[in-house]
Amino acid sequence: MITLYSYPELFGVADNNGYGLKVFAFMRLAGVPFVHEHIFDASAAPRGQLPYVVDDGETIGDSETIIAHLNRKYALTIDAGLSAAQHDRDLLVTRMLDDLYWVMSYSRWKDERYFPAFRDALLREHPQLTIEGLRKAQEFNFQRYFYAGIGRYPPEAAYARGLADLGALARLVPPTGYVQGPEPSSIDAGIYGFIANIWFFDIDTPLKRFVAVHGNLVRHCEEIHARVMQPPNA
Ligand SMILES: N[C@@H](CCC(=O)N[C@@H](CS)C(=O)NCC(=O)O)C(=O)O
Repeated sequence: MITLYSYPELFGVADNNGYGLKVFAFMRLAGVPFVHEHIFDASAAPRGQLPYVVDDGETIGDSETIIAHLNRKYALTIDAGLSAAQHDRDLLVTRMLDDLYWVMSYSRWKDERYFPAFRDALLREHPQLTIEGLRKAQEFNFQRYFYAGIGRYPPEAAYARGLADLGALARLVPPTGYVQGPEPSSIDAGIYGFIANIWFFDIDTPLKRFVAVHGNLVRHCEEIHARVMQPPNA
């Protein structure tokens, strides 16, 4: 039995963090049965970061490592037909999504125009959270942003990075089908993980405004969402 430990839902998305949502979507798309445990405390995770899985007693952290483990151990077919060049493209997009992660996170916690909407959604949907706890999380994130570099950027410069990332995705995602062909592969799960965390959030950031005017990104996100939110065997 596989258990996925990741952050809780928000705005109808199964994890309010792109990395956990990527693994959730990957497992649903690949047909891997699992139990989903939503947690806020990452202290038990490998390297203190979510998501992680426990697979028959083996603990594996890091979304890419988890996907590689599942592909190998269960001989999954979702990425089986990919060429070496397609695997390289997966890696490049995955690394670019790491950049988008910081901008998305910055928009929620650091930009005072959007933090109140994010905070209020968390408090509304997860009443066990407190304003004080969220203030602490915010301070922790401010430190992460500072050391990652993005915390030293004014908002326009931070969003310019995220919008450049989204621009590349808007040129990559086709009007129909998926990035590597007619069926989704793991990179579609990765893209969904981050775009769904922008698109379905009722927070009108520059990132969301960009997605809204790119029909291919909205179509891709909503199609994957419909597939992964369906209970298995439905
Ligand atoms: N490379 C990791 C990154 C995961 C990650 O950045 N997780 C963050 C999401 S906010 C986290 O758990 N942060 C808590 C911390 O760093 O203390 C992956 O792909 O899973």
